[in-house]
Amino acid sequence: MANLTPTPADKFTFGLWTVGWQARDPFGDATRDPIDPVESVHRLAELGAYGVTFHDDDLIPFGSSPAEREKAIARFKVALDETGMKVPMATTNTFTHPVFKDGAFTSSVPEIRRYALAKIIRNIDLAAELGAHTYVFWGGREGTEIDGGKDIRVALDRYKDGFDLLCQYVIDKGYGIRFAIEPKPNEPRGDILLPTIGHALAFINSLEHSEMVGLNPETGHEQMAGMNFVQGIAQALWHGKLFHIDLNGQHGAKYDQDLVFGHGDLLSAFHLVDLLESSGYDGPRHFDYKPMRTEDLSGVWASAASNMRTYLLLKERAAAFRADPEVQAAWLASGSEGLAAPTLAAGETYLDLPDPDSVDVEALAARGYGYVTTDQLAIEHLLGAR
Ligand SMILES: [Mn+2]
Repeated sequence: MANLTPTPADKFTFGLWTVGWQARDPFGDATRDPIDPVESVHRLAELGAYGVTFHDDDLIPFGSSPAEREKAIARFKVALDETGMKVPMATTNTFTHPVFKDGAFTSSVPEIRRYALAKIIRNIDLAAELGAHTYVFWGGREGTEIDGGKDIRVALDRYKDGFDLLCQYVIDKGYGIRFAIEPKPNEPRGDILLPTIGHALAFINSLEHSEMVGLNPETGHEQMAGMNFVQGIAQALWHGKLFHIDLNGQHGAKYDQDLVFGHGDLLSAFHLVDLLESSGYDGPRHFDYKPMRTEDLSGVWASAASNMRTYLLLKERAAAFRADPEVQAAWLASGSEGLAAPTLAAGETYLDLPDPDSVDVEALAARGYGYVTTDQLAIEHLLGAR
């Protein structure tokens, strides 16, 4: 069994808002006290994490005075220095305050859009100062509950305006920060703009500086939409757009559960880790989860540790799966070499395609692919039976 003790080399990161969630939900009050971000940095470092991430308001409570702001930042920097923890990513809260109830980038009120962009820029400056290379955008309030209320095409024009402006700002400042859009289909809005990986990829192509903008897909968000997360991540990688990733657990199409990574669709988590580890993805393994509302403070830290341990277990199991000669034989039997071969051989053109009537389609149709063998081997590796 591989070493299951996390170290900074594993690049595990956590949002301050994850362990710090006080477990308010639409039907119930907080079940836990606030946690000082300084304590979270120390506890996560002790558990073996590489770094933390934050929304502006996680670190500097909304409405803080300039003096309070400076004090919060200074204390946070001391904690980072004492622990060696990094801040690879940051993001902006453009969803909690009622001013954002009808969106930030896509609010119908120009003054609200201008305020939102100024709030984002202030935190991009802090992110750059703390060494972040990725800035995430989750537009939870960009959306609607009804179809007749606003013209979505015009709202997307304003969404693009905002990204074009912020890209130009980062270029002018020379920050070396890339942007990552986090899709989600719904919650808190009835329907959110850029609901899936695919919608966001298409939107990114319309941006002035599309090369600077990629994705931060989240396990549960895609699964809420009934999407296959592993296939979505594979397509994001194929486009060169997997700039960051939010790992957690979800049981199918329901409210956003934000469970510990792997504590939902475990087989999908297994194949996701296999994909990340075999693809050369070298960004943070960022956990965007929520300790369950039923847990006390000891459960908060136990759940943080569980994310990392589950990832390391799956990494070890996935490596064994990939190295298994029977798995490699199953891939060959399923046609992996044929898939890797270009459809036209070198020098061929469409003129070399066969006369359809000359093809023995019945013979081709008779072939079995044997995928059940691969899937059973995955299950056996996952269960430690091989
Ligand atoms: Mn997230």
